[in-house]
Amino acid sequence: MSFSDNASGSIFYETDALLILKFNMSTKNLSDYNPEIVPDASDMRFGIVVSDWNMEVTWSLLNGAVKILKKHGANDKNIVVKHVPGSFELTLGAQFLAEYDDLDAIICLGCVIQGETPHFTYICQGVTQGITQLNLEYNIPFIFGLLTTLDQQQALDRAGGKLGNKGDEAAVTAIKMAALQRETEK
Ligand code: DLZ
Repeated sequence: MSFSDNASGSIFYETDALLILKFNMSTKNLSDYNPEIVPDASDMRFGIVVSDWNMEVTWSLLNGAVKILKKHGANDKNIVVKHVPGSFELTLGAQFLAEYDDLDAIICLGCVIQGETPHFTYICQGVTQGITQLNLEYNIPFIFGLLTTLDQQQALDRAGGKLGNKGDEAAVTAIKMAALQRETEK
């Protein structure tokens, strides 16, 4: 059953809408999504900035993101990966990529685990504000692939563990937002 026409003229079906709802509301598994409603990424170029702090977690996010981009057609040579020391550096790393390369979307991957001091809060706030600002200043999407967890186990659960992979979710979001950018600029 047809749901409604959207601004771009394509038609949403009720089943798609339910799946979108399920994906958006899901806290159970970050890797759950409907591949049929993800645009083709074969002519897209992506940047990934990954923080090496908590690398057992973040490199899993990276693997997940690259796997999903390639699954939807992205070519290896069109996926540029850069490492930064910690999540606080994600914003500047992403800005460097935006300035020096011609990319359709930039995925920021990191993991901040709460410690005994308020450091966690400051890093999370800094990255959140930084990425939000980049999204508003550049005409490409910057994707927030940052895990902010209370402990290491919560992070591992979301980096390819029992709750899926935040990197997968970030990659799907990057493809969808890059496609939206193209769709709306016409
Ligand atoms: C310093 C620090 C701490 C305590 N914890 C984390 C963390 O959990 N995750 C993360 O990505 N980075 C952490 N960092 C490093 C900061 O992001 C940043 O690299 C340093 O403060 C720069 O000196």
